[in-house]
Amino acid sequence: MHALTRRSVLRGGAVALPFAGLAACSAEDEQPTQSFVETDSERVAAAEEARSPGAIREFQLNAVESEVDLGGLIVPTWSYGGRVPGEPIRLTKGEQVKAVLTNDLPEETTIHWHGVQLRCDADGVPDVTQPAIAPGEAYTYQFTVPDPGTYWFHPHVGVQLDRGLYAPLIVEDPDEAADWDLEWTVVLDDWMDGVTGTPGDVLDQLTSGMGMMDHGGMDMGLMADGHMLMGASSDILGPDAGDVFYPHHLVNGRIAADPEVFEAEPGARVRIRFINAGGDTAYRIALAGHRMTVTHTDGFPCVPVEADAILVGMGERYDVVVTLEDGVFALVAEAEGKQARGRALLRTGSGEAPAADFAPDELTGHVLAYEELEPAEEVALEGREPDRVIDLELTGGMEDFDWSINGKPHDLDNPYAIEEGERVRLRFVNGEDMWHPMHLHGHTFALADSGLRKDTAIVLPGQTLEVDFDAVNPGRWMVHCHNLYHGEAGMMAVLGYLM
Ligand SMILES: [Cu+2]
Repeated sequence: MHALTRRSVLRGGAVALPFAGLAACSAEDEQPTQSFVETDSERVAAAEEARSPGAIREFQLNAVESEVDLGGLIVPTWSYGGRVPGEPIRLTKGEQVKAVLTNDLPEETTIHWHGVQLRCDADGVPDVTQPAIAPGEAYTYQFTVPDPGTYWFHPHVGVQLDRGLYAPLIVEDPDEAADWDLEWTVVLDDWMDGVTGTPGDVLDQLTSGMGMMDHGGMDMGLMADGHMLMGASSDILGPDAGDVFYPHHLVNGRIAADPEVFEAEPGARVRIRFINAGGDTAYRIALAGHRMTVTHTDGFPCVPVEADAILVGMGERYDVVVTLEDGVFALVAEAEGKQARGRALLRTGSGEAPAADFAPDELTGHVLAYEELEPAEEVALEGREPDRVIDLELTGGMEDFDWSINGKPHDLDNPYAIEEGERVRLRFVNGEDMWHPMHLHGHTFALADSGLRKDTAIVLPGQTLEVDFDAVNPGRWMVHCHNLYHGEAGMMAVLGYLM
């Protein structure tokens, strides 16, 4: 393991972070001296010890460059073990993941364990919680998974997530009263890698300032220009639902023309765990001929609610339960605003599969909104006024692709201070006409209005969204947009626990 003994001290507006080695010495913006908890400190170890780490479960992960078959479409990409999605990790709450990642990619990488309230030094953020793993090197992540639910993992380096580097992490609860017969994990992903270019090409075009006109309100319809998409409007997400053109939308690593088929008996109850691993696409999901009962948001249980369709932003997860009808049904993931779809099939009887572009009526039925959801009683945060409120204005825009938080791109060297034991409120203030799925590492917050537990929440155009969490997991934690390209352009900040 790496050794972090140096205290990071905020001096003159700059903090020396481990590994970063780039304490910018700006004399402006004087702030009081603040010291933040180191990610491999005693405080972090004590928080892990308090989780009563259980049995160690070992997993070997190999990040590789190879060809992958996406259902008759063979593409060169990067993945875990040569498959997309990677093999799921499944274990029981309270157990420890011990995952050895071997990096056979031509670039540095890391793994971030999305949504898990884990020890900070296993969080996988380069230069904040660990040094990036060099090509040819291996790295061991070991951490306890305290909460059951649907999680996933992916790199936290550059735009690697928009290749095939992602997989589910499912944490089971032995005490859960299971009222379903079967489980189906469904991972959604927008795909361009090895077809129209690479994620790096996309980022280059988005940040080049070339070709991006102000398309808000111009109503010119949907237009693609290279990797860029204009006019992707949504009645829910606003005039700009996404900016990247993807030739395919994958459901469990397969294109719509050759979908995965899930087979079951009619009448069976199936728990479906949806994970949006996309880079720039929200998915509106519906199962033809069925209503879904939503039971979990981002791993945590909610009061069950029925819906025809759910809208899942990048990084979000929903669990639903459905009772299966008799026949062949399309599970469709519509790329919100992009006029494109991915799908899988669910077969319980005989019959013809619908055409690849079939759009079930449920997509335009009742789409679940956050306002309808409440946390299950056992996961509701206790009522408490916030001790600290942090305003995070979502700044920047499409024209210069200069996304940032409070006007500061990639502001990783100046953590927003929080104190262990506090109830912290984050106020995401969005004054622009772009939506953002905002993700907090290491904690599951509660929407201030309803108490709904989530770790990634859509902030709509013009909206101010308040979320609360208890500061019980010391360390340095990213808060960032899970639109991969917004995050990489700079919409990232860090919360730091004070020493
Ligand atoms: Cu964003």
